[in-house]
Amino acid sequence: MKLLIPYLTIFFLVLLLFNSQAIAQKTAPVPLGATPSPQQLDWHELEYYAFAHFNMNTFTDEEWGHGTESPSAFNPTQLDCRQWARVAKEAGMKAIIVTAKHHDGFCLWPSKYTEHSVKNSSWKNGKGDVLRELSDACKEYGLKFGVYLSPWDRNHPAYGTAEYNEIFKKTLEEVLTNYGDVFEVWFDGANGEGPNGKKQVYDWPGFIATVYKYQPKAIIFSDAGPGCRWVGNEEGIAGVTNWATLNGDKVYPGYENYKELTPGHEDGTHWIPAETDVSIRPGWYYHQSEDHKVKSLAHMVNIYYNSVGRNSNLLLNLPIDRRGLVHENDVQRLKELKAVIDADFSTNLVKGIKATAAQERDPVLFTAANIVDGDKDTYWATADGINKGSIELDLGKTTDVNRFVVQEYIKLGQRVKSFSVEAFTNGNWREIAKGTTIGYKRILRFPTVCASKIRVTILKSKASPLITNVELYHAPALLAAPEINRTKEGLVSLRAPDTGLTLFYTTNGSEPNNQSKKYTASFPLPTKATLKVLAIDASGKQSPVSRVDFDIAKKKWKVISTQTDANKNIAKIIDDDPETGWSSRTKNDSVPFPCEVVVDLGEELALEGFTYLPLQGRNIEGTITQYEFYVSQDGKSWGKPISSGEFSNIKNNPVLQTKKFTRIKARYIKLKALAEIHNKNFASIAEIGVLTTK
Ligand code: FUL
Repeated sequence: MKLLIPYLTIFFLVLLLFNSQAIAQKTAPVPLGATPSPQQLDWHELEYYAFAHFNMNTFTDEEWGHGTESPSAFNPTQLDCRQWARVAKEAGMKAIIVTAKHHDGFCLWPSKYTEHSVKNSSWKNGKGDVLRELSDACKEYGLKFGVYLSPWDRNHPAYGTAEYNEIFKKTLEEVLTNYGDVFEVWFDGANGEGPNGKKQVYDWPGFIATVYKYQPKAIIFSDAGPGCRWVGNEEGIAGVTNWATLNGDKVYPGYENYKELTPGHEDGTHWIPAETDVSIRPGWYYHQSEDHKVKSLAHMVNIYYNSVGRNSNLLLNLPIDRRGLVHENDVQRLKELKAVIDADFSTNLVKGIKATAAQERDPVLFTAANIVDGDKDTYWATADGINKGSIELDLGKTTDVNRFVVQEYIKLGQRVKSFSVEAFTNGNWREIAKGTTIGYKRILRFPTVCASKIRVTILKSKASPLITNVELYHAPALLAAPEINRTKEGLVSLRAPDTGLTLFYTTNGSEPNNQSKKYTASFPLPTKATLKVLAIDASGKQSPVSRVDFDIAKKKWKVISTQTDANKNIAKIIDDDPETGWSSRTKNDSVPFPCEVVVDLGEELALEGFTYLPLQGRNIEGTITQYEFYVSQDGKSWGKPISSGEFSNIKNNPVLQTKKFTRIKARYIKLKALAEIHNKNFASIAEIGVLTTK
């Protein structure tokens, strides 16, 4: 027996060697299911680009035009497409897609096939061509150029007939043959009625064939692709699970089950990845009334991570203003977002580190080291039949990490169904993040962990997982201004824009710093006070200061009103929630106009003014333009108005209105609406308040 042992050992060693050679596969895995075309692969790499909504609606303050607008209304005063391109380039975007034709039918180029175009506008005496200027600017700045074209046309006399389909193809031909390369053609699924009340049966196969005839490399966007698909919402949020595959033959533009477009179809027959379209403001088109509504930096950062970080491209809309420029407020936000993206992904912590895996399809060709070599053509793979595996990343020393980036080698199909990320800290592995699908790119954010090693485990995959890239970062905490909120009861809560930040505040108007009061939980502040808040990260870096000038809390306030249907929401005008409010008219009832609201302040206060916040939103009805304001000791005798006049420019700029008057003591207040923005007989209010004094 003793003699046998060395022989047995040799036998097993040989067996092992033989086996591992048998497992090592030098050949690449076979593609799985639908795979991307070379154009789609290039498209994925664009990641982030601009939508530019600019057309007739810009000048009529609409979102959906009617097609009855006079072409002469289109008249930008300082159109500068080079500014759009410069802004997009500096924002880190790779392309611009412009609304060449929206639902109202107006064309931004002098089309032969309609009278509703720039050729009949006042702009440049009808000699202008926005597509020419933008395509030239894109070339100059090294950006790709794309076009949005709505098949729905509320202006064209032929709409609703077979002839219109031919006209639309001719329209496409003009756009696709005169302006150089078009990287993406965006087909809107909206299909309403034309000027004669008719609906159109679109010739989609014909439209798609026309695009490929003139721009064979273009990516065609629609609910059903075939190049890329709508993400299923306009909020800027791709699916946490997001397959780039879709049953392309079952989905069509205007698909009712559009919720399926968010996750895609796991075993979809076609490669039709999601594109996330969202506007930087509430509307797609420019409205001066939304100049103060540009999404916050924290919101924009979330949009970026929830789209680009979830296997989707981000198509971020910039509503071009009436001058023909990207508005200053939007430019500012784009710059801030770019700075955050640059900072978050500044140093890739896996550069030069060792990556190892127990399962390697081949120790040279498909080694784990491929995921940190920065080469998109190499990848780690397991042997056929092995649909899971782990890769360990040895960081060499304890390192702070809070971002994980992972990419599949999608050329051979999207495979991974779930994965987890663990950190090795204090001698133990612990899970720090997990995800479902990966696809072209997945980014996970998690609270900072100090680890010496990171382990990625593919838990479930449709076939041998193929990972081409992994990156790790330590993003600085997002130092955007903190959010402040106070309830009717006077309870203040503060929200930091990111984890790992400490909030400090003052209530006496002084500048906060790290010696000020630390915020731990909501606190009462029912009095008149100036609250200033600041966020500070672990390294001592500070956010901008947020400031709110509170007046007395509305805790004791009551609206005095009769119980009618129209008044059922009246308490919302003093609930300190700017998003809710009251309108003096409901479907079944309305308060006689001019109408008034009376509030009992619950105690006598020394007043020196009042505030009116109109309902927030676009084209809100009932926004008061002419008013009278009264005060009373007993709620019965009111005397003459203590303040009266107009809320100037409130239609375009529906921000908080403040009116001051000479100090007076009173317990009751009354706001009387005399006129509203559309000269209708009703009024609406989001919030009313008072300015008190000593
Ligand atoms: C929608 C359109 O109806 C909107 O006006 C906007 O253009 C958006 C991007 O697509 O379907």
